Amino acid sequence: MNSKKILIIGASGQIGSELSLKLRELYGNDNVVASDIKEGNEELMSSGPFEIADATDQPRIEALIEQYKITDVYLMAAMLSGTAEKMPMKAWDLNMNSLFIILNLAKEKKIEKVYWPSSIAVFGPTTPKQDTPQTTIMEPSTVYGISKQAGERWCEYYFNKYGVDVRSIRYPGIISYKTLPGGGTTDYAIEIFHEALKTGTYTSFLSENTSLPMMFMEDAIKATIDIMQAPAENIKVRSSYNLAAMTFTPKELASEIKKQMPDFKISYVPDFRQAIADSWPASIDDSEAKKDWNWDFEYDLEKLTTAMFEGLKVNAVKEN
Ligand code: VAH
Repeated sequence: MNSKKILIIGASGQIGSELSLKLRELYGNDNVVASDIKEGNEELMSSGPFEIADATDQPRIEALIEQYKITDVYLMAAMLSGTAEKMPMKAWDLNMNSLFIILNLAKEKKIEKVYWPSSIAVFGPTTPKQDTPQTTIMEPSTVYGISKQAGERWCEYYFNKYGVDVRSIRYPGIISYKTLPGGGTTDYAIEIFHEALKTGTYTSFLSENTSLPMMFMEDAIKATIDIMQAPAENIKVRSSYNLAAMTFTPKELASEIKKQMPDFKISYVPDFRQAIADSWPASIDDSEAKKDWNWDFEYDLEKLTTAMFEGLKVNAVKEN
């Protein structure tokens, strides 16, 4: 049986860099090829093969798949919500054409399995905000959300029409300490930890009571690997699965931080990202993922806060 050969596109990004390391641990360093338009962190670059590649460069992507005899592709490259509002056409090109390249290679049987991340950004202002169901009204009002909703439709089409084994998760805001925030609306929940350690203060670009679904990176990586390792017959949703862990506001996060840093101070100066956040759900119903592939999370707000401070302090020691 041919062993799994994995290509990660967008491997230098927030999720891609940690996903690459985890997949190398599971499948062997040389069986996991990382690629991105720019090099990643030291751990990523030193632990296995890396290739410079633009996710929208079809000949380059196809050449890598041939060269390394790739069986599985994780397409992690995307322009996130905040940045996408500043360059809508570039965001649409990257988020959609990178997906078509991979779906068509899978349709031509040049790869066996695809992972493609969606987001709770597919929901919009008319979606029920509490315990948002798997199937509901979806009128996204952001460029990023529109691209992810369209991508979900195409994934389901390629599964139904061509039998492509593409699997997808609607990530909530993902919090991590190994990479710097990358243009996301939920990234205030990463910046706050960096600023708390640097200055003891943080000015939030979202208002204090902005409730958003969030998840620690460990749980997001676990879910990504769980859904890809699940037997195909268990994957009943071929658009994208709702996934949840916790919901908090900037005010609730600040009070959790104050338990470890009593003098921490937060202020609120909402910017253009407030309208993006206001269009998204506050909490997500992920019972389908729990039922179909036994999903469950581990990190709640308290565990996340401790893990973030511990991780950033280890990073600081490594950098000095
Ligand atoms: C963003 N972190 O803020 C991403 C995420 C649900 C939000 O998709 O754009």
